[in-house]
Amino acid sequence: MRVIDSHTGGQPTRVLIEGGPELGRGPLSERLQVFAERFDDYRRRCVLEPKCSDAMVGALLCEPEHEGAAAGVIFFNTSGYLGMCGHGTIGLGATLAWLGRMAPGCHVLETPVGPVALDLIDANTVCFENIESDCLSLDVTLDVPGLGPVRGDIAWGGNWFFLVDAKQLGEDGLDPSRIEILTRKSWAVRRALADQGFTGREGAEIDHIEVTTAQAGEGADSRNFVLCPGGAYDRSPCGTGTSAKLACLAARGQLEPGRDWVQESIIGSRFTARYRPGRAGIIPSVTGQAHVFADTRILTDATDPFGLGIPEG
Ligand code: PYC
Repeated sequence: MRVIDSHTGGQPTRVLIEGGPELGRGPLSERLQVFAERFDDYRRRCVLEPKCSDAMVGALLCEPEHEGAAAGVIFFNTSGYLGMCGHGTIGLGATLAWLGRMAPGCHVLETPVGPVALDLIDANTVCFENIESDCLSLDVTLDVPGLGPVRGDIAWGGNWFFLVDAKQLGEDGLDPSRIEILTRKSWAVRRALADQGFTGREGAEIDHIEVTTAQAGEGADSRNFVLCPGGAYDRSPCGTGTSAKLACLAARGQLEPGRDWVQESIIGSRFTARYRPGRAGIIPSVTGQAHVFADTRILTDATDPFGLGIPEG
């Protein structure tokens, strides 16, 4: 398998460009099912340790279903598959530019949750217009063992998020020195959501926890810490999480359409986002930068005891 690695504000993306599974030419949502049911070994070989790290998001580059679209993509990580990935979309744009397969300008990218508009501004800078995002519930209170009552919002930005102010977790701001503690507290929140029956629409699991604070660096509106489904934290400000955040701000009347929102990650990297009204929610656009750093071949060795990853203990 040939993969191109990049990072978007510190968060890595591995684009599988050759040697991936053959999933047919149907809708990307159907191809994701085929990938998960019949070809999960490719995901494992691509992103699990010892060949890779917990933070990595993989992106299988596919032929698009519809004429006129630039490409299709299925995002995956160490624990499974993602409907959409914002930092990964920015990484994919930079990767296709680096390969000479995408020219600056506007393109359509097909994802399992719908088409996304991708504007390649320069070799490293991508603005993508996400799928419609919305806030499902504001001010939900759950009881988190060890933390007590925790209030937050449930929102969709291409993935399901529970958004919670850092103060609700007893944190005064979001400092990188607190990453381990934030990870532990966010896991407790995620577990409590599942145990207490909180879900997204149609019973979807809320598998991303986004902790936010208004205490951010100069020029930023907010800083966040996002716990991803596999347990790693997002080094970038999380494109789908930023979309979910904008949906909640819009639902509260705290951000007008067209106004820039600068979202900072726990490590200080930034996305600039804004939205326009959608049918029932908002259509966010998110701009960020990615850098390509490796062009690699992943080898398959049938005798390698850890070729499909290290089994969970
Ligand atoms: O940027 O949307 C994102 C994302 C989701 C999980 C990791 N990054």
